[in-house]
Amino acid sequence: MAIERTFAMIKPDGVQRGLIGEIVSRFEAKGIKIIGMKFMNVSQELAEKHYAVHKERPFYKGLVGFITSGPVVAMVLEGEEVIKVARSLMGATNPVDGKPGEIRFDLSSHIGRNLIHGSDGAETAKSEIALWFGDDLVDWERSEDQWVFE
Ligand code: D4T
Repeated sequence: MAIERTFAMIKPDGVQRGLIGEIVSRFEAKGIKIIGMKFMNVSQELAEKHYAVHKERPFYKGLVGFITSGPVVAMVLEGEEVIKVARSLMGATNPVDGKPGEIRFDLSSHIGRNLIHGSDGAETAKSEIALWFGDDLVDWERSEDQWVFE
């Protein structure tokens, strides 16, 4: 069993639209464990570091402006192959390319307002968790784990 950690963030559109509970409940219902959660404003510096990989892309400036435009919910999620599983729950980057059941398809309509971010691989997950949370994670026993994992 490969228990992994990943970073996820409900973007300002998800917060402004009152979708925090809806989105978090999809991770909880799947059996994913939350080990970090912060409601926060994103500084220009953090936004630029987070999206550094997109620096040369035409949408970079808009992306940084968007992510700093209002509060976000930053999370660290833990679970079996959670990097892949969380991305599947989120769905296609462009909501119009997704499928019913995916968070982005069900709840959003435009690539620039796609509600949520999730790390796209093991290295990214590690560096994004370090960037957003450092060591500030919660080590806790979840009573339902015996019913989620064999
Ligand atoms: P994130 O990083 O938000 O989880 O999205 P993805 O991993 O699914 O997709 P990405 O890195 O390719 O894009 C990052 C972010 O940029 C927005 N975006 C993307 C945009 O506004 N216009 C575009 O043309 C693309 C490709 C959406 C997600």
